Amino acid sequence: MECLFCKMVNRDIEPDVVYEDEHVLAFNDINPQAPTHVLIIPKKHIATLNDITPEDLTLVGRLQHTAATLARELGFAEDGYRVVMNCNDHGGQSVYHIHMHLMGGRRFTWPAG
Ligand code: D5M
Repeated sequence: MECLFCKMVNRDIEPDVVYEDEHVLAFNDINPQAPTHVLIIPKKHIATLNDITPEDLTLVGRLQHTAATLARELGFAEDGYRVVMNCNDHGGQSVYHIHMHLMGGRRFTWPAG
């Protein structure tokens, strides 16, 4: 069974797209935890952060660069924002295709729960 986020990449399920290029897709989270909550994913299927290889380093950099670019475009780069990648059960990962949560539009607390 293909993964949920691969289905979005392939448009078997239509994501609410915020940004897309050859390598990266960004779409609004279905269960937002902030006024803006975007998920940024590689189009390549990588299950968890543990599965990133040296060949993926440029791709992971693209996710981070996309987050910063979107934060500027969405207007909360100066105020600040939160970027999160959850890994496996204890990290709270529920979809096993790596994704960066980009959340902005409110103040976040630390430590995370
Ligand atoms: O985050 C997985 C995230 O994926 C979670 O914030 C909900 C989001 N999600 C789940 N299904 C959808 C659909 N269909 N559209 C948009 N967003 C979705 P994790 O870090 O794995 O817990």
